[in-house]
Amino acid sequence: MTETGVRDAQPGVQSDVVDAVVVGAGFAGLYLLHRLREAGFTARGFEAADDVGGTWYWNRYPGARCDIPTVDYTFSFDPELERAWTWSEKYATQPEILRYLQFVADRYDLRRDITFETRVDRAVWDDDAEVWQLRTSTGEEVRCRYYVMATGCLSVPKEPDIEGADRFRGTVLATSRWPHEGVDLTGRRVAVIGTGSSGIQSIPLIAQEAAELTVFQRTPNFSIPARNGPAPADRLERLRTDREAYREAGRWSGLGVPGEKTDIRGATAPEEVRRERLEAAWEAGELNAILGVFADQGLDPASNEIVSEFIREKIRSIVADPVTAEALSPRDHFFGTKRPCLDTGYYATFNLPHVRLVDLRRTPITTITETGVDTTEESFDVDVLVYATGFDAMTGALVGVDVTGRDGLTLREKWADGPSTYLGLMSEGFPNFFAVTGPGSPSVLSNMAVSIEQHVDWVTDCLVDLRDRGMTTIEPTPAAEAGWNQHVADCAAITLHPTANSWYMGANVPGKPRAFYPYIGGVDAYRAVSDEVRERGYLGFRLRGPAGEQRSDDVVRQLQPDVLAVLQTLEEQGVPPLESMPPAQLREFMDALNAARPLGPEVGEVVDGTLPGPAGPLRYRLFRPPSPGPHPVVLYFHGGGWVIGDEVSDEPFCRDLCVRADCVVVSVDYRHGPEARYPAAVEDADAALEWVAAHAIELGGIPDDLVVAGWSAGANLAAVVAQRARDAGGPALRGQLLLTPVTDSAMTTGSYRDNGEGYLLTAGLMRYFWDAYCDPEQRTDPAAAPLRGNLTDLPPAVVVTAQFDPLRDEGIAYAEALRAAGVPVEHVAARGHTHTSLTMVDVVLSGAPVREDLARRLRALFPEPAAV
Ligand code: N01
Repeated sequence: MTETGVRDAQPGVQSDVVDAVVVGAGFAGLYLLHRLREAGFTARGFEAADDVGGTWYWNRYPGARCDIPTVDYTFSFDPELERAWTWSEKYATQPEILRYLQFVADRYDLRRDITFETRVDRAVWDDDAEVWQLRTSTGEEVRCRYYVMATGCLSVPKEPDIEGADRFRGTVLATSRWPHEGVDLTGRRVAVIGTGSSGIQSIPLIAQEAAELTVFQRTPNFSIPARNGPAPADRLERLRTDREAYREAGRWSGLGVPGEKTDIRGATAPEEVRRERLEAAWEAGELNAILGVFADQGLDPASNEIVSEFIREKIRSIVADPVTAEALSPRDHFFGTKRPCLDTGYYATFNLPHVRLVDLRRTPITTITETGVDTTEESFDVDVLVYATGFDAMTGALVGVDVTGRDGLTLREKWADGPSTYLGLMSEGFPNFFAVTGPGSPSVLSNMAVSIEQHVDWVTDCLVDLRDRGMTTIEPTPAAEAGWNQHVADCAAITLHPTANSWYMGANVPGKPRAFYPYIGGVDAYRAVSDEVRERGYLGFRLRGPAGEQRSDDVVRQLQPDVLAVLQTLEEQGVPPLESMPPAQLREFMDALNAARPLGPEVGEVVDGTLPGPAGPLRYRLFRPPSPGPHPVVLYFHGGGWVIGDEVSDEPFCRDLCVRADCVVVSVDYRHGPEARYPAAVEDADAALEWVAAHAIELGGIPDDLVVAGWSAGANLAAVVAQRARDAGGPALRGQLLLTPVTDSAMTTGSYRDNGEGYLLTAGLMRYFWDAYCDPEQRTDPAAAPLRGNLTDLPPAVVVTAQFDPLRDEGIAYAEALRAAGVPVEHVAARGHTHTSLTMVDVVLSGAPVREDLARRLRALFPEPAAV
């Protein structure tokens, strides 16, 4: 043991090597030092400031407070600590939070391991010795096995990128580096540039002192009143009755703050429900509330606009001058896609006679001068210039250190096109290097206190596991990291975030790669993933050490996030296996499920009718696009395993296809098993094709511009009728669109094995369908298993397969066999999708780009319309 009661460094490690170096002494660094010490590791901390506090050390501008209720924005690892500290306000001020962090440092005696006023400037990985070689700003060389950056996400201020910034001769201040002794602004003419959280918090207080205040605003931000006051009684009560349950609720929530999740959608909720929820969120004064008014406000522009317009309406009701009110009203980004703010009297400040807003969108700054600010319209003389212009967020501090990993690769080089991490914690090529709340983790989209504790716990547990297993290095595998980056991007892609020029997107720093930096899947989903990675023996990592080597290239999340969410919801609802229901019950169940789904986009016209079938009339529903006709015609056969469904069961998909491909879509019913077995459905499909081809003009179609299409068993019928039409010498088809088709009856492919369970369409359900549809001896007929038919001289095909579909491989096999037979084939492989997810229009948003792609390819099957 050392003098400080810490166990000696790990066995086999050179004595001058410390187990871990922690950079930063804010929330993250302090807790990490505590946990490492508790776990028996030797650790040293380095901190640029002269004391602990991190972001709360530097950001001392007037009005600086947290914007998460402080009872939640606090450490939860030690009940005694919680008992020993009481927050005085709903949103504590910077001085109080700083005092808290100093209290924590004292309580656990953390300062003794921290070297203050010292930066780590350089870090080089020595692969032979398996140590990081660090150099500090004071010239000290330190060797450590594990190197952890706990440097915060918003710690590197953005350089002032304004012409003439160095010319100003008055007082220059930055919110992020406010003088410790404070600044007396009484009687002075002050300019503030920037209206993010820092500007919005400080402007009302600066206005109280300044003789004149001019606010230079480039982008108006959404802000709601914080309604600061005593700590919220309901939260305190929940903490008092069951502290641990309350903390667990925060840990397993979307934002890291206990709260209710809603499934109310903005676009469809009745007006009075909308209003009530919006007013309640406005009154609550919590980001949690205003970000969660509607389930879809972060995804659906129409829903988002309801929240946005509500806030704009409030701005108009507060700000007396309509021109100023309009200038303060955000219209260039969706609510929530830039970090919304909490304020105390922000909008009302602009009613004061000595406060003026300058709208830089209308009159941009041309230069900073010796005496103030020039815009295209006016010169402003001021005594004090305050920059509230933000940070090089999330990656600034990490690439700010010269970090060189294995084979001489630097982090800056590796991240030149955007950050690449596994779980936001580590990056391949940089063994034993961790970032607390790094890019690719929930971090800035969450209550940082909760996310920091989770990361620190994960890192410490990981180091303990490595020690216990005789391992000394850990590093993600390239496949796992690429998979995680993809998942992070997939999560963002379905939201409105990528549309904004926000610092989440790196857009605030000129030249910074545009990407969505944090993980938006939620604190709860993220915790589940990182727990799973650990429970599965460090999935996606390569571990090495005296005990040997272990490597897993698995990707922890491959399903599209919204597909996973649907599957989880069904599981939570306890939906029984579909194959356990008799057909009548299954049909009823599916009808009930379908009744609750969104209908799909508006089309020009919907027409119901019947056409003659061999055993009686067949119902159809026709969808006409809004554009003037005539249009190409798609004859569509619904999915449902030849057992369930009808001409309206795929309505959302048909509407979507109609609008995207600008085609008439005729969805036709056919007879189902087990009541009408094979080949009844095929005969009906033949009849439908004959009739639609013969009646194209009456249907508003272009004669001869006809395609057959279908989904699943319906795609099986489409493929079959395409073969039979060829054999019968007509009708002529321009093509076939086969969405996750059944093409064979063998049920022995790899995808049956890999995807046979857990993705709604199971191997068992397919067996059930085949049994209901077709006798075993008939299942090799080409009219049942088109893969076994003659594939020459067929019309061009668009084949769509889904990665997590038992039918995936037979779809691929059909595409390949068609191609081998000389048929032009377009194959669309839907990554992260299941058999059923692509047709879930407006529910599984990640399906939209796939449907756009297939619609484009479908459209290309038809001749270009003649130029008018
Ligand atoms: O920085 P910001 P911040 N000319 O980037 C403008 C957290 N935080 O320090 O949007 C003119 O949000 C810029 O304009 P635009 C919180 O997560 C939390 O305020 O780029 N203007 C914008 O208006 C927050 O989101 C608290 O067009 C220029 C502003 O400067 C994050 O920190 C308190 C400009 C920068 O806003 C960052 O907030 C404070 C230029 N050249 C911060 N360059 C809490 O409450 C930039 N701007 C806990």
